[in-house]
Amino acid sequence: MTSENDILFERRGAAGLVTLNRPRALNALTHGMVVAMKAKLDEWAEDSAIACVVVCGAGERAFCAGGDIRAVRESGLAGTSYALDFWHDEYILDAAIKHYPKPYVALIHGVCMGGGIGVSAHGRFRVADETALFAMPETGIGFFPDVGGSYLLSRRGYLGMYMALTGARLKTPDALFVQLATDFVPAGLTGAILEDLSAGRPVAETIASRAEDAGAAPLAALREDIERCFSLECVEAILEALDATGTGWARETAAVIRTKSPTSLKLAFRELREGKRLPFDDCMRMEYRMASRILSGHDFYEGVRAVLIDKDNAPSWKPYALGGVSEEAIAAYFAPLGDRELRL
Ligand code: QUE
Repeated sequence: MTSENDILFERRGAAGLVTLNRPRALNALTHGMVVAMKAKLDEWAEDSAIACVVVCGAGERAFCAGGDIRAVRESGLAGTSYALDFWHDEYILDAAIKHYPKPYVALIHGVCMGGGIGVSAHGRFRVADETALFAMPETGIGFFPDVGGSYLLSRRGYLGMYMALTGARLKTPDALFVQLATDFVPAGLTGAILEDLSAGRPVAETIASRAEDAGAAPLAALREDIERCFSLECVEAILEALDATGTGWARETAAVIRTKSPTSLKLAFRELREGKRLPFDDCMRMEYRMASRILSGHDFYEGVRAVLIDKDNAPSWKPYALGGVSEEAIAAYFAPLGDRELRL
């Protein structure tokens, strides 16, 4: 259950400050948090004293690790409405951030995964410090890259497909390279940004004046291999191409992909292919259809069990191999929901 302190809202002069405040759970989002945040963003959009919105995470370890997927799993198993209500209102929040009429600034430190990407990457400014670590790890829990992943990751060349299938963790130089982050600002200087924004200083200049060179992006050196392998026409072909590449990176990458849910891999592949030609709101509607169908499947419950509950990191996926996942089974996740569609 959401306690009132799970998310904090403060006016700091001209800035509206949102603090995700569940540090012991790496600030993972609950339904109460996403509903409260959407309501506050709407209020601040209309408030002429608020010039910009800033979002940050409490504690040392994380901006936001994602959604409170333990609660979502419990709800799915028990058949209560929490899981679908959570995704519905989380996606509505993500869309509100995408369309926000004022500058929106995420100050990102530590872990920023899944739902954390959803409340940062759709905003105009994503300021990352040297501790930030970005990932879309959902194929490892039997889910798929949601929170607008079909939009974001399909517009980053094939780097997005690489992130979606592998769940790779990107440090700040790589996050800048794939545009999940817009600026690198050392941790010691983010407080000064907040002070300047409170004083009503222009957002772009305030951030640019503290931004530094983050250094070379390791992914840049791998770009050719990534484009060549991850642009192929199905997950099986991507794995074959990695196997044929013969470098240590290709071997490790193929091995990582083979640990993920076969269903999730095929969902993510199709989702990004579809998302590439869809406008943002249609991407969110597609993802909500997919999330709804996840609840009647197997791998999400098993994946969250293995990664977050028992922590044995030994999920037994069903089907256990890509060959067992039919095109018809995948297509069913994308079918319209009739009167239960996401309404944006
Ligand atoms: C994939 C995910 C999540 C994840 C791990 C994955 C996710 C999420 C968390 C998480 C981690 C630590 C916590 C917590 C949640 O882990 O969405 O409450 O303390 O929230 O592989 O999508």
